[in-house]
This record gives sequence, C-alpha cells and structure tokens, in this order.
Amino acid sequence: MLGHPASPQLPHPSRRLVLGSAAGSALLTATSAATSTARARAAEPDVRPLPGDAQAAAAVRAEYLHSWYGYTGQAWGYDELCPLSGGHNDFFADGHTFGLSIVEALDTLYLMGCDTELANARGWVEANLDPTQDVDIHVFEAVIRLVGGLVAGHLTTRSDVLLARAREFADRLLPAFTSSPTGIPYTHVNLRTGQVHGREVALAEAGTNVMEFGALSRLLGDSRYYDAAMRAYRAVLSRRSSLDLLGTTVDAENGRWVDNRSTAPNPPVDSFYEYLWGGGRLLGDPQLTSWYHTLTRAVLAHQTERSGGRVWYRAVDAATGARTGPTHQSELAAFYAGLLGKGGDLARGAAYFDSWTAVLDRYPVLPETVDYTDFSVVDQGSQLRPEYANSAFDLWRLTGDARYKHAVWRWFENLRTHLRVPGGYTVADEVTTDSVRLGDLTPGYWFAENLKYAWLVFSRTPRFDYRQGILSTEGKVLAGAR
Ligand code: DMJ
Repeated sequence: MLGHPASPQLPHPSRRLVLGSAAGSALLTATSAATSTARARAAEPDVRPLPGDAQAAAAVRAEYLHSWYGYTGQAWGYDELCPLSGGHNDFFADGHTFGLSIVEALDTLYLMGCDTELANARGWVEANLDPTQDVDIHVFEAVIRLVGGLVAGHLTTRSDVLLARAREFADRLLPAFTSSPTGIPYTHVNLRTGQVHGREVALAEAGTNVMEFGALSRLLGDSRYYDAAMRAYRAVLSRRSSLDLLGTTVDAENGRWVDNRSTAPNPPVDSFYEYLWGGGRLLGDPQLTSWYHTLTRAVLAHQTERSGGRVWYRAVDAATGARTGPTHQSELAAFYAGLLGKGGDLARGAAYFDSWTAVLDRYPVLPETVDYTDFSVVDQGSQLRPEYANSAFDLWRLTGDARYKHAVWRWFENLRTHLRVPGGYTVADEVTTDSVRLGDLTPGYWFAENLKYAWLVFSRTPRFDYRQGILSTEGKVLAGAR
C-alpha cells in the first residue's frame, strides 16, 4: 500500500474550478457566476485558465499513452495491469486471460491516431484471443467488453478477423439466453461447454446487450443475436409494476422479482435504461425508444429526491413507489445525467450533472458511493471510473456548452494529480476530502472509456462523426467511426 504524499496539487477547495449549477447556463467563471453553495465550499475559487483545445487534447493523449505503455510494458497479453506492483489481474477467471485491456483499447487507439499501437493491439487479438476456453464467464461483462470491443475494433480497423472473433464469442454466449425459460440470460456460461448458471439476474445483466448484439446482427445479417436481446427485454418489461417501475433483480427461470426495489439509475440496473435509449438510436427500433420513455417517466415521477438544492434518485418499492433503503448514490449513476440529456430532458440531465459536480467540489476524485444528504463517503474507494466524464461528453455534445469542457478538464487534472503513477493510472482504496490512498489496478474500462471521452471533447478528431456517432455503455464506438 502506498500512501499518498501531501502534494502541492492536492485539491484544497481554494484551488478548484467552480462549475455550474444552472442548466444550460453559459460557462461559469469563478468570479462571475459561481453559486452561493459553490462559493461556500470553494472560498477562493480557482481561476486558472483552461488550455486551448489542441493543448488539452495533446495532454489527454499523452496520459493515455503513459498508461498504455505501462500496460504493454508490464502486463501485455493479460487482462489488467496492477501498476504499482507490476503484476497483472485476470478479470474473468483466475488462470484465464482474454487480453481484456487490449480489446478494450482498440477503438480508442484508433480515435487517438495511435496507429502503431493499434496495429500491435490488433495483431495480438487476431493471433491470441481465444473464445473457446473452458471457463465460466460473466455474460454481461463479456458482451459489453469483449463483443463490444471486437465489434468496435472491426468498425475502426475493418479487420474481418475481429468481426469473426466477435461472432464466435457471441455464439458461445448465446446459450445463456436461449436455454433460459424466460429469455432473461443466466449470469454465467461456460464458453466451451455452453453450461449455464446464475439464475438471479440484475437488470443491467438482463438488458445490456441489445447494442452489441444488434450491431452484430446487422453486420452479419443474422438476427439471432438481436432476437435474443429483445426476448430478454420483453421478459423484463412484461413484469413492470402498475407504476411502470422495474425491480432490481429477477429470476431468469421463473421470471419472479428477487428484489422488487427500483434502484435506477444506480447499479446493478444502470445500463438497462441506457440500452433502451442507445438501442433505439443505433438500431432505429421505436419499441426500444418507447420503452425508454415509459420507464424514464416513472423513474422521474417516483424516484426524484431533492436534497440540499440538488437532485438525486432514491430507491423505491416498485409496486408502491414508497421510499426504501438508505440515501445513497453510486458514482456509477453519474452516467444518468448524459442519458437524460440524450433522451430529451436536458434540464434534468444538467441538474443531475451539477449534483455530481458538487460532490467533486468536495473530494479530489469521486468516491464510489456517497450519502447524498451530506456527501459523506459510504464506500471509500474510487475505481478510476468514467461515468462523470461520460455525462460531460454527452452533455457537451448535445449543447456545446463550454462548462462541460471545464468539467472534463478539472476531472482530468484531478485524476492526473491523484491517480497517476509511474506505471500508469490506478484505482484508489480510500478517498477523503483531502487525500487519496492508492490501490493497485488499472481497470480494463480505463482504456475504453475515461480518456476517450476527454479526447473526443478536446480533439475534434475527424475520425469520429460527432453528429451520428453512438457509443456503448463501455464507450465502444458502435456507429460513427470514420
Ligand atoms: C463500465 O464497465 C461500464 O460503463 C458499465 O456499464 C458500468 N461501469 C463500468 C465502469 O465504471
């Protein structure tokens, strides 16, 4: 365990950028438009100017390559790097590697114009990635990371081998869907034998597949993948309450709710809603879009909670709408700001983004879980997460509002100050208001998501279609690579 030395860069409130609080407002500067709440927290707001876009983009790309070379130097071919110890981590199962970080990085390397690194990554995947391993694999993670990564890799490199690998993984994952009596996928499947297990399924696991499977069906002219995803969706949607709320965990074999609380937009339901919207956009499927609006209306009506002038989402009983459980919010829910914006509710998206910005005003990096009534830390770690930047990117793309650029830059600088190590970037084991204690892992999604969002905001790369581009929950470019 490494301690975190007192650094002159530590985010004493007086050194922070003050970010917006009003939806759709123009760029807030420290001297002109900071809210009174923000002023109270940030006695002397940071007035450092932002770098120009080109300079910011170059800094983001340099940090991506810093972590990429950390991975390639110490853990090449393994799933994930442990950058402090120089070790590695098997993400899916001990003793099995899928070169996860490489698959995760493919389309990011393309977007960043890292063509030599991309050629090496593609070469490793084409030569080494083995979808036939005798191992029980987590279906949700395999779909969003491996199938999604390979599809995005194919779309950015035109490699037919990558597409063939995506198909092979999907074929080996399909028994989780097709052997389920309800169509809701089992949580695990053995890639070699097709044996399934795990009947208690969280909503994200049930419904975060239509974008990858739909894209694959389209590319291959084979509807089996899309059909499986839609059957799972129908099974869940048909069990919604009279309030149009869904529970959190469902039994794949009998379709009964195991946990009847609606905990959206927190995990483990988060991306279920994201894929109704994203699937509708990507596949032009009005049914998915309509489900998104129906369910979102219900979440907003029954789960919105105001605390300290900010908006949060409480857990409720799906049948009655009665509040249940503690006043906690997971950092992973921060993605919901962007989703609300994409779904057409920019005001609510901006307000929820501001709620998370207020948490970031308090901590060097966002803790995993906070109590939204007082911002105290509930889960003290910080897993190098991308959700806040994901929403900043989405909202910037929708509005062009420069305050989201400021938000991404402040977030990026905080990561660079607190989570950068000689071997790359790492998670934190503990976050307090003025310190960070480092952990030892570079999660695979780091190479897919975090700095991709920052890069897209600052680079204006011609390799991405900013109007039509569509990213998955894992940040994979499933449409719009140019
Ligand atoms: C990513 O794997 C995906 O974004 C997923 O949907 C949930 N969040 C993690 C990273 O935090």
